[in-house]
Amino acid sequence: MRTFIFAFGVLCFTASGFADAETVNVEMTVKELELEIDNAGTKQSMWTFGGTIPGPLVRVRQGDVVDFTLHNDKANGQSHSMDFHAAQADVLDEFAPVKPGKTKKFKFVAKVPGVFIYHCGSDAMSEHIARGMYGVIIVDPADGYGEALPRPDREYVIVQGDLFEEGTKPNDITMGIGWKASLVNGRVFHYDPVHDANASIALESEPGERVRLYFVNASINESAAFHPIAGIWERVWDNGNPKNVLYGMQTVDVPPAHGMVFDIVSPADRNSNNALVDHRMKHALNGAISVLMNYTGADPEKGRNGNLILR
Ligand SMILES: [Cu+2]
Repeated sequence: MRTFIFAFGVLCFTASGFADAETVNVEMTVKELELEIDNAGTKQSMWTFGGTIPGPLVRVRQGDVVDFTLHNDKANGQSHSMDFHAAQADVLDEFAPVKPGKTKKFKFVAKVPGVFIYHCGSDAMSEHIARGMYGVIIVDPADGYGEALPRPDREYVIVQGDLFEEGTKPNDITMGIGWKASLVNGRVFHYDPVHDANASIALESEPGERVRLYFVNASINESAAFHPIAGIWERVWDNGNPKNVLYGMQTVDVPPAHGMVFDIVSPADRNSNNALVDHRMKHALNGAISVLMNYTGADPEKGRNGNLILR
């Protein structure tokens, strides 16, 4: 049985045909609320899965059955929906909108390994995503780790999204009018104490460790040119699938609503720092820079024991 804060697994060996497959219950409540969108504590009206941006991390193994329940809180003003990119389903059935006060349930088998976005698809989809209705589902390969996918020392989830001026009309959001900043896991310069004196968190690792980043681009219109300043991606897996491997990459474009897995290994013989940036400068200099500190004595809990999204 696997346990999550927001979900629990039930042994189920036959549902999907994969050995050791489980049914994983995942339950989320949509909350429309005022949320801090920068390190200074500035609040803006956002829409969320579960009250955070991104929503809760869902992690299953290839072959698992995801038994999903979506609650749309009766206090909400909007219909909302769930679109798991890891699912093969019916957009008019499973992914249909749910009115405030209503609940929807559906199941799918997570057949394809990788890192996938989930997002709200309710009208106007651009507004629902831009207001924060997205998250990540990691489907770990059924074959586990090996040469194709070496075991990492630490793992982090990074989700890049948009921030628009409060009150921007849906049609303007769709066209990119009113765009203000890039969010990294829900905040401008979330992990960048170099550019933001209010930032208090950075990603950390010990020198020489293999750090695995599950990067998802939740921006509505623009790709993210992901690059580790003062480093080179040791390997990149497109969509996080072990069969789609690239070596020694500098900058990799991640389109909207896509995810990739990036490994970086810092020099083992010294302390060093990397700035993980979207190299599109309008994104980088408006929030999309994260510092990875590689130093002896790094926080042993960061990037481990379920601490993949630092908040
Ligand atoms: Cu929504």
